[in-house]
Amino acid sequence: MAVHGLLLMFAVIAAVRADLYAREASTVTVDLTRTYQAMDGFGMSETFQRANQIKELSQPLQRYALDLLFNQTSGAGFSILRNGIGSSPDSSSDHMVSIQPKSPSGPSTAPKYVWDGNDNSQVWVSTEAVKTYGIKTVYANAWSAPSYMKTNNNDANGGSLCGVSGTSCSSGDWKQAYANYLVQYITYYKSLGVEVTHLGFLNEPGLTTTYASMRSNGQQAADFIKVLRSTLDKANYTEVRITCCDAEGWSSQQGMMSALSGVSNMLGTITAHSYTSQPDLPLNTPHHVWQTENADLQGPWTTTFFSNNGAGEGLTWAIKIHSAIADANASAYLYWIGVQSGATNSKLVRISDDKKSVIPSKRLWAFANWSRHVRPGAVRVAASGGSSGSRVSAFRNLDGKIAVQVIQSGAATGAVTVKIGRFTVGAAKVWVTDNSHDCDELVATLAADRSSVSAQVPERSMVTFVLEPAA
Ligand SMILES: *[C@@H]1O[C@H](CO)[C@@H](O)[C@H](O)[C@H]1NC(C)=O
Ligand SMILES: *[C@@H]1O[C@H](CO)[C@@H](O)[C@H](O)[C@H]1NC(C)=O
Ligand SMILES: *[C@@H]1O[C@H](CO)[C@@H](O)[C@H](O)[C@H]1NC(C)=O
Ligand SMILES: CC(=O)N[C@H]1CO[C@H](CO)[C@@H](O)[C@@H]1O
Repeated sequence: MAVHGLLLMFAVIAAVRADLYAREASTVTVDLTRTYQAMDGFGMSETFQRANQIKELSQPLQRYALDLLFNQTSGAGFSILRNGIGSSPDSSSDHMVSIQPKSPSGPSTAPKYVWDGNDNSQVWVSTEAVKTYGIKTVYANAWSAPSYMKTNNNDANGGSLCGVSGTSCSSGDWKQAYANYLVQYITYYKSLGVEVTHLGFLNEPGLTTTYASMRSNGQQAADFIKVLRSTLDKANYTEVRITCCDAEGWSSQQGMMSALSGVSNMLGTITAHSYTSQPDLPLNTPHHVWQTENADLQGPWTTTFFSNNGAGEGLTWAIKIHSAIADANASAYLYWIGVQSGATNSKLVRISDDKKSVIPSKRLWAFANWSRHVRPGAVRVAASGGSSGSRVSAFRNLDGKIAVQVIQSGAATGAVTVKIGRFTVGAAKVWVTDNSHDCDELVATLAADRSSVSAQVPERSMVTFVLEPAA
């Protein structure tokens, strides 16, 4: 303790001295009476056989990797897991195998499901997430229907689901068979104790790719949602939320919204990715909106928090998450892959080439700073102020704790005071992440009248204030 405290003091003094030229005291004001969206959480996926890579690690490394993702005290504390529902005929390469690899003779003949109980180790990751770490939100998402249900008779290379508007297939209308297939998938998980809470039937439906992909416009998605909702309800999955449509960018998702308005009451959650356009404005919907996939796909493996605002840096991701939540009303933010091998930033945590170590990036810690303290059910509240170059946000958690994020993307450093209207602070903790800190506690100074808390916020950092109400 003493040594740690001493180190911390030196760190704070060093940060203050290095930046004397840019010192700036500021106040962040939080108004609990002005509320915005409720939060569902933060997450990632281990789809396309990435879960196998974790499963193949030594037992201690498996545990370390899972802790980095889901542990609320030693890792990111992710609260949402996105799984891939397979459509491929086999498990070669990184394919996600279908639960019905061979066609039954037609859409209305008895299905021929095959379940290996493993699902490319996604069953194992899901079971760990749910049973060991208490994750309550599991999003199962299909990239495509199996080949024989589609216009192009291939689960890859685009094509559409037979039976939706604008299609005509000699094999018939497969909408009901696809809905049954998706319900069967979540039933396999349910039988193993994993409740799928969110179900998606499309991924990037505006794109044709050489891997699993299926095209859909908004009208075609609406056609299928009608069938899927009634199929879920008949199977007593009334609580399972249908998501749509995981479009590849925020504006392509907005482009599908008007055609979905007729099935709005059947929809649960609107989902969109950030590859072709970033979340900058709210989508036009009364539903919760999730940013379900984003990553720096090509950039070389980066572990730094700040160097030059590079695409893989932690600060860059802290700001992206801020913008999706504060500017675009998102209730969840998911990275693409959690843990994986290879030399790009497409994941948050890297498995070394010799598979003997597991290395977190500062992107993971940027997520941690949101995910640990902004828990499912937290409501965003108004926050304003802060020094030049800073971005601020605040949330009231279900347990009454207030989490306030100050992202200092500029070079200013100095005391930040957080003041919450009509709130008496019982206790406060302050955490900093920057180039040299991962989850380090900062000294929090409570005002004598317990109306505010102050701490020194360094440049190029993310600092989270967590304030407990007085009893
Ligand atoms: C999370 O990490 C903490 C600290 O390392 C550990 O004590 C705890 O057992 C972990 N929690 C779970 C659910 O594994
Ligand atoms: C759904 O629940 C009702 C009422 O509990 C029950 O009678 C019915 O058998 C259930 N249906 C299915 C498909 O599980
Ligand atoms: C933000 O999302 C909520 C649902 O989570 C919705 O009720 C609200 O209207 C949205 N706000 C804006 C400005 O779109
Ligand atoms: C502000 C905040 O919560 N910072 C956290 C950022 O992530 C690191 C790593 O977990 C944590 O140590 C910090 O507490």
